[in-house]
Amino acid sequence: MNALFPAGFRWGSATAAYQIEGAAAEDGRTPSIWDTFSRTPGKVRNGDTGDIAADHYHRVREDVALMKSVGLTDYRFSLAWPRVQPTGRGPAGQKGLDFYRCLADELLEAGIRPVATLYHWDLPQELEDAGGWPERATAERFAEYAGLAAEALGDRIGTWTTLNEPWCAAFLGYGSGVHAPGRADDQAALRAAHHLNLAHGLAVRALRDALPTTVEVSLTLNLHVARPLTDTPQDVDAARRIDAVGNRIFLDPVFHGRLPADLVADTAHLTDWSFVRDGDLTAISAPIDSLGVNYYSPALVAAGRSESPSAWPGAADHVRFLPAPGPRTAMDWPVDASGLHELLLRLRDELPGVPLLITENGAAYDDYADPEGAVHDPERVAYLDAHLAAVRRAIDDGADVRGYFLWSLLDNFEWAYGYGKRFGIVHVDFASQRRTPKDSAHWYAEVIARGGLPR
Ligand code: IFM
Repeated sequence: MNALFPAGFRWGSATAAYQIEGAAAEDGRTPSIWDTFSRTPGKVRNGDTGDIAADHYHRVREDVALMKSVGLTDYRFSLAWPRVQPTGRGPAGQKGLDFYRCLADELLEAGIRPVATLYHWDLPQELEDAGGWPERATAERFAEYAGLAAEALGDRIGTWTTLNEPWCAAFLGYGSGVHAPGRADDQAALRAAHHLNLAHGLAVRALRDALPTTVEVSLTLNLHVARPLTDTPQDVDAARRIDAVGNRIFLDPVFHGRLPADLVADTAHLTDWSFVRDGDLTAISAPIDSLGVNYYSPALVAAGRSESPSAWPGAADHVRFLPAPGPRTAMDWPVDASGLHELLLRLRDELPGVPLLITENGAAYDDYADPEGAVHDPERVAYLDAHLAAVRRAIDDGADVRGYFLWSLLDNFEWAYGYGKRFGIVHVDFASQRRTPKDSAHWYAEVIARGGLPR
């Protein structure tokens, strides 16, 4: 295997606003659904909230210096909608925009390309109160926000991603309810998925209108690698159902301007999909410049039933998830880099001509700073090494992968798990906000300097 990556490969790391920024009530930011959800007893472990998080809002210089010391070429972050456009409608919040202007300027000065995601789950609470993603109006509001952010920041930011992981926003937020806003309603979840697709399509148009043609416009999906336990028709059908409501519900509208027929059939008892209006699929399939892929682990599935409420409408009554053998991360997710290789070859075959970016990949482990102040995280290094090797193999096999963004730069607020799960390559002591690069940060710095893996 060729351990070096192609020249110009983008070496990045990723974060998201609510997970690191803190300053939840500063400079005009209004509450998002995650502020509300995390304050609802029993929703987030330990009662943790993103009020302070990694205090990145006040530590931008220090954090960009850390990125520079690792040698990142690109940094992927998200804009907090309730900071940029408080309450989700009307004029921009100038102080919120100033924060992102300052972040982008610091990055550019450090020689790091800013990669902005417009939506990483922090819907302004006022828009949820008006119905949230199950309502079409939320997609229209999102397009306005996208245009306003692009007008203000387009001179500094060259890569724009509309949504991060709309599957989680729709199906964890409105299906199983383990994420904000915590609703458990299959039909609402399917409506949310469509309106997130529509929000993406309308935002692509708004971004294109506001930005120079050289700017890259993208979408990030967490695509599922669902492997059937056996090759019986029942188990194979279980995997197909997960693929329909986990992957093709986004891929087909965005890249082919159609709804998957099998998904419509699988969900016929829940909805007639009449919320999809004439012209929606054309808007959703506006061409984009790259696809962001988030991958952590594959799933093993068989015929059966899943627990209710579930994140898998149309599939839950026919599918059970099984524990895959082998090592696991602190999230209890299996470590299996072959799933990433498999996924990239699938995208190579199904989406020829679409450049790919791995916009998230990484692992949580129970890290701690030892008495000498070092953080040894050999399991994370092994995880990253195996997954980067899988990306390199996929490139050798013809997948057009242009970059890799490690999740995450900093330990952060891991949603319903609170601060208990550490994904960072930089350890954060949340009491003092002291940052300590872990061994994995030093390892990643060497990989970037070398332009590939140590083989
Ligand atoms: O922390 C999250 C991130 O916000 C979205 N993708 C998965 C990560 C790990 O769970």
